[in-house]
Amino acid sequence: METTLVLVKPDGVQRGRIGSILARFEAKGLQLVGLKLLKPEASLLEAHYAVHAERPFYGSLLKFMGSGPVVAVALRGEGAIAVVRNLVGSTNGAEAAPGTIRGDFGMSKSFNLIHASDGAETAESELALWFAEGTLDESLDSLAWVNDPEA
Ligand code: FUP
Repeated sequence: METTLVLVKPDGVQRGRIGSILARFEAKGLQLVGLKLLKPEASLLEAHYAVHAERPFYGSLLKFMGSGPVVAVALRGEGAIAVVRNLVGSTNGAEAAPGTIRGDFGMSKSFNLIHASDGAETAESELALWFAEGTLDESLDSLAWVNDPEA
């Protein structure tokens, strides 16, 4: 089992896409184990995007991410990190495959609706940042019908 972090970015919240984005993860069979709406502090965004600190788009990325409320989501499932990344699609919405969240809902590389952890270490550190209080420990019964226990 893996747990991964998703953020619905300010454009996704402002455009009323919270429900349709979360619906895709629920429909896939991932379990919500953390969920909150917040206006993130600059210090949280700086820690979250520290890896991009030297990139030319860093300043505008922080400004955008701090410009309105975001939804932080923790999702659990078998192979959840890669499963979620595949559902999210590639960075630029204009090029992301149809059927993915970015491919279906957006056309921009920066206003791309959603963030998802890109690996096990990132998921762990990002969950610690956004869900310092921890995530839900209980499994929903429905998870037993998502993955074949014999496989
Ligand atoms: P991704 O893993 O697809 O979310 O994308 P990256 O880790 O490469 O980039 C992180 C965020 O930086 C993207 F979600 C959007 C932003 N970004 C830009 O604003 N401009 C760029 O040229 C590249 C990324």
